[in-house]
Amino acid sequence: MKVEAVTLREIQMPLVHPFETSFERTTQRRILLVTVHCEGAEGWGECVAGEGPFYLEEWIDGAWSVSKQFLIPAILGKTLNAGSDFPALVAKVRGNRMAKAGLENALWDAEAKAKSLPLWKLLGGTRQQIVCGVSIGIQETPEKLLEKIETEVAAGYQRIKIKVKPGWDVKVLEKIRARWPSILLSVDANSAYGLDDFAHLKSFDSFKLLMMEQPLFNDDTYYHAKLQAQIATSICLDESIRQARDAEVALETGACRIINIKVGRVGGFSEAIKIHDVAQRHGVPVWCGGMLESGIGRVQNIALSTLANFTLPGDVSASARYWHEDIVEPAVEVSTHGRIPVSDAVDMGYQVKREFIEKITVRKETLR
Ligand code: OSB
Ligand code: MG
Repeated sequence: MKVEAVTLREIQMPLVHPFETSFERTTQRRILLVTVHCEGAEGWGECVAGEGPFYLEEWIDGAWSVSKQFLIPAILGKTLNAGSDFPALVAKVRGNRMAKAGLENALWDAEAKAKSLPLWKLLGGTRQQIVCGVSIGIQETPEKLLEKIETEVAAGYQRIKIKVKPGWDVKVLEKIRARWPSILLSVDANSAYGLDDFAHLKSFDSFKLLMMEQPLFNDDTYYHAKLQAQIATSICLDESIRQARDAEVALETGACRIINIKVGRVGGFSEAIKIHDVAQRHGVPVWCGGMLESGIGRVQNIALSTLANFTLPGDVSASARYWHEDIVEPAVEVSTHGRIPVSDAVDMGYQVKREFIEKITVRKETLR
């Protein structure tokens, strides 16, 4: 697989509904797509860096810049055997995992095409269908949130996750549990709480949550371990797990009992698979997180979710929850039982809509 050229492009897509977390409100996505051109095989990747450095340190313009100046020059003109050769070639560059993942995943996609294998089989997946949940942002009123949950439960989603922050948590959870005493329910704080909040977080135990995602600092496992020892609810780490070594530390020290794997956050498929394997060895379940991806990232999340230890419903949901029109065809759909079937076709049954992508491209640069 000789890397002849790499194209970076930014597309812009308005969300169907604004998405609000404890750290920002997103109405329009700016998405960096990567295309690798390898002797006839073309691979696509999506960089999940957001519009600003608020979830983690990376953001789209930084990812573009580090890709152009450091990551792409490390692979241009080189012959790779596999997408998994990529991490060693860019090991010199610290961090910048979202930028790395955009490129690495594009290389895996090219490799899958060159080998005429669906990506999920190349990754080592085994599931013929994946189970889906939804992540619901902070709303203007609790009533609006209940309406949203009603819609998603009726659509068949198998787990509801709500975003929480101080002032938007216990009161809202009381209302949800009064209406749905036993749905699988979890919360995600995106690091909105601190060391003075342990008693408050312990009070969440009464809601019988499936998990509490990333309550504390985005770079921490130490205090999460202290918190986990004091509460019954399982902690799930998202932001804190950036590499397999972080997963080892978190599980050895009891900082969490569940891990959210986002391929973008951890630097690409190679590291995502390693984290999956670490968790599996510890008997700890994982699920696939989402970053408001377009169809390219979404289909790759489906592929990752077919690995054996993805036993909990992921944040991989239907395209129509995000986009008026997605960049793959057909759009990703979820069955009334909250499942996405996984196809054996080489393209997994989804085609990239090149013309539409060109139409929504605001900048593009090809490096050779
Ligand atoms: O923490 O899981 C998160 C979106 C942007 C940044 C961080 C997160 C999220 C989500 C959305 O929860 C999941 C989705 O794509 O639906
Ligand atoms: Mg999260």
